[in-house]
Amino acid sequence: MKKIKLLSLLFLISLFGNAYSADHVVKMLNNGEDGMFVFDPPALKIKVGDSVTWDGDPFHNSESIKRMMPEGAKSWNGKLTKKKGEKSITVKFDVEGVYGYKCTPHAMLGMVGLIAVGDSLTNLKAAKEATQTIAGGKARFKKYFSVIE
Ligand SMILES: [Cu+2]
Repeated sequence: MKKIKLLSLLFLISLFGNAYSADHVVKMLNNGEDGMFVFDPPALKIKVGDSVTWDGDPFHNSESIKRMMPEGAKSWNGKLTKKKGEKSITVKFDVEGVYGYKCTPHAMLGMVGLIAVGDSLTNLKAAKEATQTIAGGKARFKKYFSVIE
């Protein structure tokens, strides 16, 4: 009987786990696999309704790249922080598609990231093309796109 109770409890937990959206954390690393100033993970696949929180020190931020977002999506720009009582930027993703973002002061050094929301990546081609205009981020974006496709 105990076993059945435990099993049904686990079943309920799994149900709730699916019903509620997840919050993913993207860290900022001074040094990573791809060199200096990287987001980790740099390419992320999430579900519609999930959110992402960036975690890092206040020398960095997360800013959406205008031409690398699906139509109807809201842009964002917020700081990262590790200070007590302060919160790093969190973005909730309700529109399916591909999102490119950057750390504004370090985009030139390739500090960029990619988020794929849902399975319908309707703006994939446009987002890929837009990377050609991002100095410094081109090479890393190429790699990151291969992760989400
Ligand atoms: Cu930065």
